[in-house]
Amino acid sequence: MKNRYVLSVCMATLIVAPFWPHLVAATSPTVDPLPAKPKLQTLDEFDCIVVLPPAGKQEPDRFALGDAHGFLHVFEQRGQVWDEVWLSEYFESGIAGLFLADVNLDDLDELVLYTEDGRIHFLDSAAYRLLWSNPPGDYASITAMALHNVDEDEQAELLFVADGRLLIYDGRDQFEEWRSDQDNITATRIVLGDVDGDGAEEIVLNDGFVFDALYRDLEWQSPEPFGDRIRLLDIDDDTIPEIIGEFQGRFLRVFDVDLRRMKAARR
Ligand SMILES: [Ca+2]
Ligand SMILES: [Ca+2]
Ligand SMILES: [Ca+2]
Ligand SMILES: [Ca+2]
Repeated sequence: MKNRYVLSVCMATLIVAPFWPHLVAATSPTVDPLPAKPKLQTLDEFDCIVVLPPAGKQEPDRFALGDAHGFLHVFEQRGQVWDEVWLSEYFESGIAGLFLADVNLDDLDELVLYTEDGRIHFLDSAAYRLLWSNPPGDYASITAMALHNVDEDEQAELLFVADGRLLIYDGRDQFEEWRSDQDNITATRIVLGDVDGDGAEEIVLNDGFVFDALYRDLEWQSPEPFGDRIRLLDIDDDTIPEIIGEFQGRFLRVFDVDLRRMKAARR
């Protein structure tokens, strides 16, 4: 008899439990305001996370995360938490970079990812279907990538360092537009900007190479690397951005590309 009572209580709890918060909210005279939504911007700093726009007006916020095991995940916001709603096929090596861009100029953004072992994949950002992959064996490894329009056509190109060379790849028609003669490039970061003030953009690699973005001449090879992570900002009021480089996750150095030198410690 007692066992049957315990069983009934357990069953009732199981049935009611999913509605419990609503029951509490409905009967509670005062409801605490919900805490602010968790901020995604803090995660956006990672190279393998991109925030996706909601799929529709009433749809939840989303983000995609590429992991070191070779899988892409999509998460959606459920109140205060995030829930995995989609998991990719296995991409065969660690995902090393993830972007959201319209690389094929069809007015829809693609998810672009690259793996440590030299594969590039495009997926549509709504249903996450695989749209295109580069042939296996094209590159043994890719160490850095950036998406930027560096030529006359409208779409952004894929700029990446593969097997020691900087490559510029057309994302719409998927072919190699250019590869550097230099085959000793070890960059893990790529940024773009007019870092010498001549009105044209440069491709800056964190291991010290600076190429003209349009004509692809090597403009400077710094004798020392710029940093593990690099950013551009004009901090000396000469209208030319400096390269600010971070080493070991903390130490900063500043480089003037127009003067071809690291900024001195004192004036
Ligand atoms: Ca597109
Ligand atoms: Ca272009
Ligand atoms: Ca320039
Ligand atoms: Ca400056």
